[in-house]
Amino acid sequence: METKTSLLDNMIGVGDMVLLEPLNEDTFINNLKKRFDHSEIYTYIGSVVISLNPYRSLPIYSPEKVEEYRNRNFYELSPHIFALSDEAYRSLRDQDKDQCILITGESGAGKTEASKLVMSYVAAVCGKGAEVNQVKEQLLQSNPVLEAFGNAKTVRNDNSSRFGKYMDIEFDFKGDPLGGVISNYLLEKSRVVKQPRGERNFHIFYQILSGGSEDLLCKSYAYTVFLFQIIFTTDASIFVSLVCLLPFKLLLLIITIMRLKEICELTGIDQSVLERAFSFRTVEAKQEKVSTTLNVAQAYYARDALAKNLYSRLFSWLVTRINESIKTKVRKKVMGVLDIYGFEIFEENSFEQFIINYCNEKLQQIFIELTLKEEQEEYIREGIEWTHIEYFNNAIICDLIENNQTGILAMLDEECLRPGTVTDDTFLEKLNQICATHQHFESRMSKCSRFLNDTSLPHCCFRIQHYAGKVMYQVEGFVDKNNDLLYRDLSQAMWKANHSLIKDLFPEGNPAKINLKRPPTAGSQFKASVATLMKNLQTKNPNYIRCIKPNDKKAAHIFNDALVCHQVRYLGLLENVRVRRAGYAFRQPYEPCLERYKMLCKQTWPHWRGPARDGVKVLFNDLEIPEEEYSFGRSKIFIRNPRTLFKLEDLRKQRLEDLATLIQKIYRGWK
Ligand code: AD9
Ligand code: MG
Repeated sequence: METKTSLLDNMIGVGDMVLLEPLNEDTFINNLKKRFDHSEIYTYIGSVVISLNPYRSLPIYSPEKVEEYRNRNFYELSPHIFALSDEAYRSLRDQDKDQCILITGESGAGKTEASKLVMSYVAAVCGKGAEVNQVKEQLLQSNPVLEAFGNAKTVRNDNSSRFGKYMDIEFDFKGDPLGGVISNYLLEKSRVVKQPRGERNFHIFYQILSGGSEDLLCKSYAYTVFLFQIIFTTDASIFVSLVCLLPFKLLLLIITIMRLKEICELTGIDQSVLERAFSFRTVEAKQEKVSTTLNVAQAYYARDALAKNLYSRLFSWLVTRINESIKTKVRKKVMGVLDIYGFEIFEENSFEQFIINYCNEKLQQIFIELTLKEEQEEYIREGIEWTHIEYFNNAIICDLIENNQTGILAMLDEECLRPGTVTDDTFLEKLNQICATHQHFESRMSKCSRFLNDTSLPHCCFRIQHYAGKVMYQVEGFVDKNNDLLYRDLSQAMWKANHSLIKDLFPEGNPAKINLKRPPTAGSQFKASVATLMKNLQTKNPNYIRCIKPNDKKAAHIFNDALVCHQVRYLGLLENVRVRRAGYAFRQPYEPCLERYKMLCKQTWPHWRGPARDGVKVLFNDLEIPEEEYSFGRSKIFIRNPRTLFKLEDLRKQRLEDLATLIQKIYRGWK
């Protein structure tokens, strides 16, 4: 069968950036643009898929398309997310290799959609039967539930995930799905009490309000502003499917948290207990209890802290519940799908951006490690000599953040735990002392005089030179957010609730289990979960989807060169191509290679009766391709320069045209 290599169709640009000639930022962006204009939103860098958000529905995900990509070689058809999904699934099923799909990109670039496409493709091609279908249904249905609670409308994305998600899908030895496990990372809980201008609270609040019956709803909604103008009509239908699942009292509690009487009614907590918890703070030290009265600002702070804590604990509870329903006893093969917030550079960056960007540094590190490792392993597998590749290793930036003694997170923790007056400023001073000379750290107050005259760097900020670009962080709020304190009085009051779930959500409020040790800080919890995630990913074969947002308007057909260029830069995509091309730009198994080009040589045309490897040898000799241009691996031919491939393609095209002319002549002769 003739293989269709649309990778080289010049009309719509090249499908694999590895074949781009010449390679530079302009040609890279132009190639993406050309393809985007032809509705080709996917482009490869070797086995990495670049995905451009089309902001419109394209007819490329139909069941027919699934069939088209099913069991086909990666490079056989036009670049597509289904090709990557198929490759990953088959390699899991047939070669017993655990897989992970790593999806990165900035907010609105299409990560969550991509993760759903991968999951639905795998669901479509794996296993059959009632039981298997039920598992698939459960796995897929976890998405809308988590999106209702963890997603919100933001300026950048109408359905922005405000949490990181990693899902392991587990299969049996035949490749049928058994179940899964979901891990969630750092829900943006501050959204519960405050939303930036033009943004909304989590979807679920609006879904309750549009779908809930009158008696379920209350009249005052402290945290959900401009509610009625923005309720979606579609929200009601999602609500119906959620209503059976959820403890709505709890959500109503969050909504009504302004009004003491209603909270008490909903929770069954005695009003005087709650009143006291909102008015005093008790600190215990050396078996002594000291109560101080909260001022108005502190009481508001306590109220907001309670709402945020309630919501994020409810969210984690939900994930646990979903996990219970999809958990498996045996676990044979695993495919992990990671949909996590991309690198963030806003005008004002705070603790959240710092944490998110740290996670992205770690992902970049694993990307470099695994891509190079994979490249190296393929060379070894194929018996080809490995050439050393120069690249920027961002381990130094990870160290700046996570080093156990001198890392920024460690210093923040140290400040948070230190007795005495601790403020964001004392934290910054500490940073200035310890990190002053680090190449990737910048601050005007640091002992290092390099930045003293840099007026673009205010005194209350520090700047990190991330792999993806420089980001300036405002220190305000770092200490507080890292502490993430809920006054013990409040957790103890919550534990007194006459509602088993609320009680369970605040176990530390149980006076019998009073634990004077403080809970881990937000930063150290995140660091630990990122470390676990990285360990998990390292054991799997990685598949990358790099999502790009073509414009800031959430609009179809608009390709903003500058915006795309920025993302291409910080995703390190050009570097990725260079790594991929450093040795051999292109490789292909012998059979399809011979099949495609055998018409160019008398000895191989029309049939070659020997091993395909020998056929390709004869063919390349006959075409006088210089020996230094290629190498013979065990199962693949490795081509050093894309130009060699283009030459082969040109020759083939010429040959086909000659043949067509010949056939026409014969045909005319007959007539
Ligand atoms: V965020 O970091 O969670 O704020 P994502 O997840 O990267 O972000 P998302 O997948 O939610 O972005 O995509 C944003 C919107 O773009 C979607 O709601 C769709 O309307 C649109 N989109 C994304 N990918 C596709 C696609 N392949 N086809 C059509 C798409 N529309
Ligand atoms: Mg998302």
